[in-house]
Amino acid sequence: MRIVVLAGGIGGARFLRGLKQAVPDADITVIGNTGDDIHLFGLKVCPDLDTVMYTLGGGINEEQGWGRADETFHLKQELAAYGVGPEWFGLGDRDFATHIVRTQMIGAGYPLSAVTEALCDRWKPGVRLIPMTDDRVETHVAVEVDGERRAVHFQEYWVRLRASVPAEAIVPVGAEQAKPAPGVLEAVAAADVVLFPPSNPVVSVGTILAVPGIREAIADAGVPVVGLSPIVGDAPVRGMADKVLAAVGVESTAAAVAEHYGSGLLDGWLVDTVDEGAVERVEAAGIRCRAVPLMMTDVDAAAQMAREALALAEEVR
Ligand code: GDP
Ligand code: FO1
Ligand code: CA
Repeated sequence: MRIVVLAGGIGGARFLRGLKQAVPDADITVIGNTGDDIHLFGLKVCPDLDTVMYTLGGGINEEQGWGRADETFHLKQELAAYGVGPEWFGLGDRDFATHIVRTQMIGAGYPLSAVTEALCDRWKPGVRLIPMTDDRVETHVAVEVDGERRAVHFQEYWVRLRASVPAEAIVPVGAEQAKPAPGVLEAVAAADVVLFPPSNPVVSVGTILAVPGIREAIADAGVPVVGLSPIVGDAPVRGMADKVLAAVGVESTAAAVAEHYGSGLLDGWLVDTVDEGAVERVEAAGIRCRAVPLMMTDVDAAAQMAREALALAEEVR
């Protein structure tokens, strides 16, 4: 079975680990969000691609959900001693190597998709990981600080400001001009099923869908498209999805997120059992809906979620 998954960072990665366990012989292509990417110290950092690669490749810091296990921060401390920041972004020594290799290859002329493939030669994530685009896209967040409206990079909004200021707009800068990376549209066209893991619907899946051609290819593929809610009990399981959903005028409920994607895109939607009451509203919107446990407490739980998503896909096929 050929499965295409549109993934952000932690929510996407943990779901993928379950999917791999549930269907070990599946051919899985992951289209990764690159809107979170940031250039720091002259290096290109791709947090969501790395989170998927490290999680599936066994290098992730499990508790944190991002960055490397057994990490140290000597390089960051040395840079700080020179007064070179930003200090608010925690790049570890082991992680730095990934960004150095990536930046070196990009400097030599390789597109990000080829670089990601090369990095995956080491990590062997067991899926084909393709960035949504080889072009530069950066998610910016319009915020109001001290009565003044300004745009900050998504990482500054999330990591430095801890999403403590209201987000007024989310702009995937460069997305409109971006082209899907080689292999993206081909994978969607050849898919038997497309899955939206419980990733952030605005700054992860939403950003991928903002690359012209990807949303259309999914709608045109004529295969089941099934998503899993990242909102459980009217709040994100972790992170700032509620803040960025508010910025796009969507309430933080499992039903509202399904309606936001819409029946033009989604055929099926899984909500957590605590949100059983949302099923009727989602089905009224023309999307088949089931309530099942959606907490990825361990890999087995994530695998069961993947089985439920594939079962729903068969129901709507
Ligand atoms: P990020 O890029 O690291 O923010 O990760 P994603 O965009 O892939 O996923 C973020 C979303 O994952 C958040 O909105 C969380 O609510 C959701 N999430 C994290 N863990 C779980 C879980 O165990 N169950 C569900 N349903 N959602 C989760
Ligand atoms: N998240 C933080 O909250 N603080 C950090 O210092 C931080 C550093 C960092 C470095 C590399 C990387 O791949 C991810 C990192 N993250 C950090 C996570 C990242 O900001 C976000 O979780 C995702 O981009 C959200 O989608
Ligand atoms: Ca992300």
